[in-house]
Amino acid sequence: MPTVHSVTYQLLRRQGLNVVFGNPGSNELPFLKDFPEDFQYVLGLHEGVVVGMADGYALASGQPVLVNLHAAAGTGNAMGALTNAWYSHSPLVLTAGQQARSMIGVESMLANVDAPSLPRPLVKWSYEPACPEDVPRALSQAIHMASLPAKGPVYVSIPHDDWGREVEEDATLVTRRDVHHAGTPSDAQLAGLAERLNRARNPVVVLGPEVDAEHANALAVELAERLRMPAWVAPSASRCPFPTRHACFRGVLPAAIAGISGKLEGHDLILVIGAPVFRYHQYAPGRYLPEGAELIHLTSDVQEAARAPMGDALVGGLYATLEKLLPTLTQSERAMPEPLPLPQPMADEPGRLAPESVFDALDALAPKDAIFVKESTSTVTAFWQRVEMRHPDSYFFPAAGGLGFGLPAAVGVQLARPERQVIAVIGDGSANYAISALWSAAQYGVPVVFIILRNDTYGALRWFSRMLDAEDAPGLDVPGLDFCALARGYGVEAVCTDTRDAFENALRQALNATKPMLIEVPTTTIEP
Ligand code: TZD
Ligand code: CA
Repeated sequence: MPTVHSVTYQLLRRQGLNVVFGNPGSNELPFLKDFPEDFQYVLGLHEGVVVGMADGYALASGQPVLVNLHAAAGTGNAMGALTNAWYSHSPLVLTAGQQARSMIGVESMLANVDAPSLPRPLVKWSYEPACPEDVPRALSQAIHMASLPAKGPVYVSIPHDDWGREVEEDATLVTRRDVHHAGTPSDAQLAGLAERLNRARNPVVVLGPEVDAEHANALAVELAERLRMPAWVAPSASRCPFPTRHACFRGVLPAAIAGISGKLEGHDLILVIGAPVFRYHQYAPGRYLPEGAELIHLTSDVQEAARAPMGDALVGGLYATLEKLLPTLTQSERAMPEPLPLPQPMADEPGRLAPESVFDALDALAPKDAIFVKESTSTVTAFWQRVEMRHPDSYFFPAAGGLGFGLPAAVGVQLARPERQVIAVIGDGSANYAISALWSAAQYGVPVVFIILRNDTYGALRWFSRMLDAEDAPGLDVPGLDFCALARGYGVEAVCTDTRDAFENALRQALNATKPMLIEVPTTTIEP
């Protein structure tokens, strides 16, 4: 007879979830025993690292990924990382071990009496099967729930005495299911959209992370060229949906209400594709839209569509929608936008590089299809200006701003995409939230180039403290950190460089290495 254990591994294999990111405890051991040889277990030393690695893997592969956490304490440690996974629509199938069924009610050690409540509201679906026989079906539901649009994390709590239980042959039916989804706006809705776009006098397009997630980047370029539209990236960008040296490219919109309407002034139609409307951050109240502008929003996420405070929305798959829409759009006679000027080189201080110099060096030396995982909050604008990104899946930034994403996500992205070089650009503040990801990189030989920008401060908070009139706030500096020592402690070779030449040499060496390397760079503090 099949068991919960054997049917579950059949299911995972059939659905392509052969890589398990985890941190184990006693509750999880019956799941992990007899671990099949065609599966890979990737150990993270903290659950924030486990979820961060899985998140990177899921985002870069577009596929659901299995995470195995330890009960309540493990799930709790994972919650910060889940904020990012939720907002990046990352299809994570989180599982956690539970005490033996008969030991839950008495609240034994490691029992979670209300396991499904714990990860809410950061999961699409959360469940503890009512009986052992339901575990494989529940996991199948979890995988499909995570993968259907809008994608997102799900959670299943599994008592550890379930794994050895025998199940009926019919329980294996779930291992052979495919669940497909197709959806675009109706022909009439698309015709209405085309009519409004063709009629617009001065339209603009704002592109979000879902364009990149669906690999609709080239269609976005065609759309911008067809209507001769400037193309902005939606605020708080977590991915790069548009080639950054294209003539239509305008940069990333500021994350403030007044800032956005200021930048979009003069446009009569704003088309937002694959982003929430909008992911604001700084509080700068104002009008949502410039005078005389209409907004149309294309998204695959009903929640995003419903919660926007202005504009009309059409819900559907972005790639399919753009494919159907493009042939119905008339080639505009307007002039092409002028390409943005390239920024000037920046002078370095003795012993400290300008972050701009680091980025210029990266732009010059990194492979053109490198993947950047970025988590240094004060250098976002400079990075987008100076580092060319032209391919899909070139950029990942924490989607909810939850720090501790960058280091582990870089490891996960590199595991999912061994053919492209991953470069992690991480602030000296951010690096500490998930520093033990370096251990996983070293142990599994994942050749990420880690660059730590050490300005000895929470740079973005310095900036915020001026905006919020709170410059005297304590706790904004992080002096005394030695990332080379930390990296070596976790098994990663590291070097500190404080001149442009030394940085370039170290970077060349790291790019040629077949193992992870860390470069610590003392930098000046700039504004986001
Ligand atoms: N904790 C977590 C988990 N996420 C956060 N976003 C913060 C705290 C608050 N925070 C920011 O929003 S930016 C920032 C913090 C602490 C500073 C990050 O410093 P850094 O980068 O050194 O990584 P910069 O370039 O110096 O800003
Ligand atoms: Ca910093």
